[in-house]
Amino acid sequence: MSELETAKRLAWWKRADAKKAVVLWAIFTLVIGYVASTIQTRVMGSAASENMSSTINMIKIFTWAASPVAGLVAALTITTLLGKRHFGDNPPPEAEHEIRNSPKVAATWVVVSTLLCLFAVIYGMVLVQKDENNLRSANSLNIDVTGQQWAWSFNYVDNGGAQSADLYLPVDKHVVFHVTSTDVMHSFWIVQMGIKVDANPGYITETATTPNKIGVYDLRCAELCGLYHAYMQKQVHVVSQADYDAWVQSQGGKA
Ligand SMILES: [Cu+2]
Repeated sequence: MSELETAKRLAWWKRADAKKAVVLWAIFTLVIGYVASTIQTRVMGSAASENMSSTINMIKIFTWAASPVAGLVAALTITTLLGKRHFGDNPPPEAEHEIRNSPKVAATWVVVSTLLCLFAVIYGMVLVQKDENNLRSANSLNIDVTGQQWAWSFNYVDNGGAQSADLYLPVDKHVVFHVTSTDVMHSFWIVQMGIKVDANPGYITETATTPNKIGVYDLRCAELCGLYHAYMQKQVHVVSQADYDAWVQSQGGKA
């Protein structure tokens, strides 16, 4: 009896290559889940708003939901490559493609994929609704944001039209940004506050957040908009309400 025939008599989970694949699956799932969720969330810096905290949460949950799938693909690839069982164009009968012919495997795959997709869609819709509600908050500070090649400008409409090139925000105050562009498409992105919206010429788009930590954060353009797109970045200064009022007055606005 050939080695392959002996192997086929055992239940699949008792076979050496299946055991190897399961162990690799567990290892890859843990490594991919940990590395992907940690790196993605760390490079953006710590959260400076509730939006960002929930975005980081979502990234972690989605990454951990996807890592068993990525881990399985990686484990099967490595096991197959190391198995060195290539039969060429004329495989012996016992080398049938068991996975492809197995209704059980196919059914499991369809059910798992469907559940994962439903989870992503429902979770996403709940978050979109939350963002939508976040736009309509009483007592917000309104700021007009204009993108152009390759700079941002801010008009503090509630503060007597004070203007600036860097963004200043009072801490713990709900802010609604009304965003547009004078030339091409840009995208207004405050990295550590987890908000991003396209800036389109001729339209006003809106996004909102409540900065909850005093500090200096990054504003970037997130839409490739020409030669100096990469330099279209500014600082966001989150300061106390008193400092904000003083700053607005120094710009000729009214607090
Ligand atoms: Cu841009």
